Amino acid sequence: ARMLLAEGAVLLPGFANARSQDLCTGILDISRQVPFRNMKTPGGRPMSVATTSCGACGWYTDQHGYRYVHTDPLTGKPWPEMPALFLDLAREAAAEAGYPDFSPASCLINRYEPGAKMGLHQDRDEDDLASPIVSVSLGVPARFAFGGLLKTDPVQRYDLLHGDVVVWGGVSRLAWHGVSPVRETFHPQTGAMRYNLTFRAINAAL
Ligand code: MD3
Ligand code: FE
Repeated sequence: ARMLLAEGAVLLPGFANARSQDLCTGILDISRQVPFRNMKTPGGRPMSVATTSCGACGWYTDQHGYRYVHTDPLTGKPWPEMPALFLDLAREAAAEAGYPDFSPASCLINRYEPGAKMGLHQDRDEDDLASPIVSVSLGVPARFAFGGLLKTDPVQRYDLLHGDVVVWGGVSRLAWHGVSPVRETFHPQTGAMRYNLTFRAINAAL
């Protein structure tokens, strides 16, 4: 099934379901190489969401700002290679949404423990706004809010469930969005956690 959440935002409900157990195993495997950490925003506040990355570039934030980097500043090592399982899923979802040539260089892995949230923001560190972002939700559900091109535009809310994939292209690529505090509940594949994978094509000068 394919649902339009907003102009350019295509929801593929349960698209990752058949592969979800292997995706969760892949996340644990990556996190053994590059541990989840609560990065600090440029303002110095630790994020409630813990993150790690795989692929050629990883998203990073500290007192020097938001950016993509080839090596993990914490370990000095390159990010782990993007598993074929991850890349295939992202490319299939993008194709299903009308982007047959999607080639992500980065997969950001967000981990939400109960109470973790993400404030309203835009994703614009990629310098590639023609390519979509593909997001995959795993584990406990989250209430997601997305608005328009202005921070003050009204928001719609939607529950992102285990296995849901959303392709954010077109005008939705720059939509403001955020995640409400994750409630304390249980999922057999992730325990109390919610994971979100975001696949991104990067054009930033690294
Ligand atoms: C809409 N992650 O990592 S996924 C992020 O659930 C992020 O972890 C959220 O926002 C999460 O930047 C939301 C859905 C999502 C991802 C990227 C988008 C929606 C988006 C980019 C543009 C517009
Ligand atoms: Fe985002």
